[in-house]
Amino acid sequence: MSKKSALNIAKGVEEAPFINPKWKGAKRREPEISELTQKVIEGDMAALSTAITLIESTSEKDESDSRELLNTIIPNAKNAFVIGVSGVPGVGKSTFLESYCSFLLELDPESKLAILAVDPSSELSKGSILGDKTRMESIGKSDRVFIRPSASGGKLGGVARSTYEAVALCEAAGFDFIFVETVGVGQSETVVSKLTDCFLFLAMPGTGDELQGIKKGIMEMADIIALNKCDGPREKQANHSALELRNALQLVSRHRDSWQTPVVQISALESKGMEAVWTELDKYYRHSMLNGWLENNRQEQREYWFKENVGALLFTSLTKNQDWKKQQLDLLEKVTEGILSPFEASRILVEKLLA
Ligand SMILES: Nc1nc2c(ncn2[C@@H]2O[C@H](COP(=O)(O)OP(=O)(O)OP(=O)(O)O)[C@@H](O)[C@H]2O)c(=O)[nH]1
Ligand SMILES: [Mg+2]
Repeated sequence: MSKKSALNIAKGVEEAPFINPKWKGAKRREPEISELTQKVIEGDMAALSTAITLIESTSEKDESDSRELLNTIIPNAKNAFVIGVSGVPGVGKSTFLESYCSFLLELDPESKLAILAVDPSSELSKGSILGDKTRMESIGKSDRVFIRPSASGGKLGGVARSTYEAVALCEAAGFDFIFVETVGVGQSETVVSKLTDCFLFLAMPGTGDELQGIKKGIMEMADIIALNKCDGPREKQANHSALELRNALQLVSRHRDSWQTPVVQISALESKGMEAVWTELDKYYRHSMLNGWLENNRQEQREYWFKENVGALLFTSLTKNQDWKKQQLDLLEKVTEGILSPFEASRILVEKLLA
């Protein structure tokens, strides 16, 4: 007689639920990974939320469960259109998403939308993003909308990697549109390109100086620019700012030659211009499907994450080797003191390692 059935008989229970020893001691019975995976694929939002929490976890046990989950999920991922929404703090990204998603929900009664918010410049979750769930109240109630306020990035690869995996989970769960809201500071625009199919940049009408403040790099990367807050006192400035932006866009070299980045004028607060955004996103999607950009971009992303993770894993496992760690610290000291260049020091270290 197996231990399990003996236990059941002793307790007088004929059919006690099987408890996986892995979860022993847990306060509540956690779902099995295969069960969780299945539920995510069926589009169960609570399971999706649990799955995202799992992939963000830094505990060793969770990491192995998370690998099991992703290994099944990734080949199951369907085709969503993943849109990065970026712009300086306060430009109206969340308000825009609320407005645009309401528009989409009405336009297409079948579509399922996911919104993931991320702050790639921070390894910790930020309060401002956490407030968004309440701000997005009107769409948050819909059973076709999934909102995940913020990714935490404690594990190897940081916030960006967690978001990349969260996008894969949302794709597997059958979402048609996945929006990734990123705070537009520093490196976040580059990060967006590693996660999304299309980069929608939000700006505000302003003086020439303010518009020139939009970095050239952003102009090169943005697939669509939406001038938000074209209402109230800013409305007068809007046409002029849009023209200036269009002129500036003529001068930058685009990463995708045959696409001229459009500038649309919107007011997220008053839900104006949502149809214009939809038209441009739709055009962009079709254009990039026909050109093969969509697939190429995804292939490049997979390559990027593969190389990135090989590097990170090697570094972490080498740091566990005491001898190597000592050499690394010695060289690092010389680097920080400016005695040795970081490139020369890393070359010496790797050469020693491979000798
Ligand atoms: N007048 C006007 N105000 C707007 C518009 N869109 C957003 N706002 C206001 O701008 C402020 C910031 O909006 P959010 O949507 O939170 O901006 P955000 O870019 O998501 O901000 P962070 O997430 O903090 O980076 C809020 O007070 C909004 O009500 C708009 O189209 N017109
Ligand atoms: Mg926001």
